[in-house]
Amino acid sequence: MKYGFVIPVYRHGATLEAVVKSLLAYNFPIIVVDDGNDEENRALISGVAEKYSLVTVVTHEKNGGKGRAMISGIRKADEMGLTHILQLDSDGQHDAGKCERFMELSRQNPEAIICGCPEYEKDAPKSRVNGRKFANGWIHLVTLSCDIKDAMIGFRIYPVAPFISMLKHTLYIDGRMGFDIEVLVRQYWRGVPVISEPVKVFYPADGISNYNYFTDTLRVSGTYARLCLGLIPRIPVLLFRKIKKANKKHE
Ligand SMILES: Nc1nc2c(ncn2[C@@H]2O[C@H](COP(=O)(O)OP(=O)(O)OP(=O)(O)O)[C@@H](O)[C@H]2O)c(=O)[nH]1
Ligand SMILES: [Mg+2]
Repeated sequence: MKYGFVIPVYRHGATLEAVVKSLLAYNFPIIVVDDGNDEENRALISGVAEKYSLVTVVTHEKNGGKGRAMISGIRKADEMGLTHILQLDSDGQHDAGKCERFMELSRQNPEAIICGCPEYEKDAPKSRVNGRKFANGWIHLVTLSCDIKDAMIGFRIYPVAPFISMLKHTLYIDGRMGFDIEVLVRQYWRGVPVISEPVKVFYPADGISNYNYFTDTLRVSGTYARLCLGLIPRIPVLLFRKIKKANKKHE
């Protein structure tokens, strides 16, 4: 198993170095995707890449959204021969101290996605916390299960091969904020197990968020609508899998 990190970056050049530093001890490749940043952020990203030889930068000339940035990062990981990647945000919101535990779970379950489940501190905006509860209710509906505890967090380990295969077989995936939700559900539908593990999420007072409450919430709603439609033909398979799992438990 060959691990690496993928970090999408948009307007978070200033916090990238601290995130990269927190990962150096693993000695794994760190793929940073510069998602059409301005000159100031681009210079910060190049500075980090020059300083740390583990860092490889993939550049998008124009901002394409977090999802498209992640797709480029995963394709790069595949090219580099990595079998698993740990995705995390560049704004330092995720507790990188959890990487070790996530990798341990991944080594024990190499075929599974190890997906973060956010533990909020008091600084988290109420609207985000409540919005998530609502969004995760939909996840249980479109997967007909409670296996996925949170589908929005960008802290997770993906096995690379099933991700690339899912991309090949999917006509359309939201390239922006619906992405994390959609790729998780689509891989779950294809039989990739999802293991949830808590991770602390911080909201520093001076943090920059790219999340636009209006356009991104609209996009996320569109993603859920598409997933609901996608669920219909998959209901028999998901129910069959559920029954099989329940029978196995009783054996
Ligand atoms: N939103 C957004 N993020 C991008 C984009 N391209 C790359 N990213 C990165 O994706 C990660 C998540 O973006 P954030 O703006 O922190 O969004 P978020 O964490 O879902 O939202 P908050 O909880 O409000 O911080 C960060 O590492 C961004 O730098 C983009 O076009 N839009
Ligand atoms: Mg953030």
